[in-house]
Amino acid sequence: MKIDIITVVPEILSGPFSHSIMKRAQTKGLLEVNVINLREYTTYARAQVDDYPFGGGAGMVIMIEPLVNALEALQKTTEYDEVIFLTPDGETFNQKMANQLSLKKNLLMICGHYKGIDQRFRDHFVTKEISIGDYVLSGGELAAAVLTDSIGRLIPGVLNDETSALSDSFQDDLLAPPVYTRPENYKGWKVPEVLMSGNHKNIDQWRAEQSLERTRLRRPDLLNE
Ligand code: 6GU
Repeated sequence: MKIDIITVVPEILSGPFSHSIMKRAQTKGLLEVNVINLREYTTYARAQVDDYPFGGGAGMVIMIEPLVNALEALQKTTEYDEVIFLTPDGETFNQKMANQLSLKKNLLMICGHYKGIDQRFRDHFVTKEISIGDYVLSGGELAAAVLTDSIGRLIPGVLNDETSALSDSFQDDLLAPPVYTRPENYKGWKVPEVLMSGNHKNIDQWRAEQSLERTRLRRPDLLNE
């Protein structure tokens, strides 16, 4: 799978994919992530990519021309399954969307900044608009990193047994159960006995109960769907 990300602040995205599971996904050749600097696609002086909004108001708006230039240049070599604009007024991202997007071959993500991007680009080129939650970020870059991580780790072969996605919170609409490791007794705080029993039937049952209980307490909304 390939994920291309267009941004005016590529520096923000130099770190998130260079470590841990995202790094391994790329080393294994299962995921390719390219960060594209929008400023390389403008024909305006001083690499300008944004301008004042028509009608007035605070903030700057990213112009349509550099966006179309970048998109058309990238489309010469890549056919995108989705052109995703990261925006707080998009559809709220969730695990189901991550699962669906992980089945695609090529994704393009566009990060807005300032007040956003010219509406005409959204109307004519964007196929999906996604938000990562009901709060405001300074730009779409951190959201693009969140999507790329959650999608990338679902690509078959990226996770191994220890990091299996099957036991993740949300994968089955249940929160994950508590986990423990050494020492078995820390200053009198003991690990639940069942986990030390070696009885895997009981352990699985305990974990399932804990998942359900935790979900009931913390996220009852997940159970009533
Ligand atoms: Cl995708 N972008 C911005 N700027 N803020 C957000 C967001 C996206 N999702 C939640 N807040």
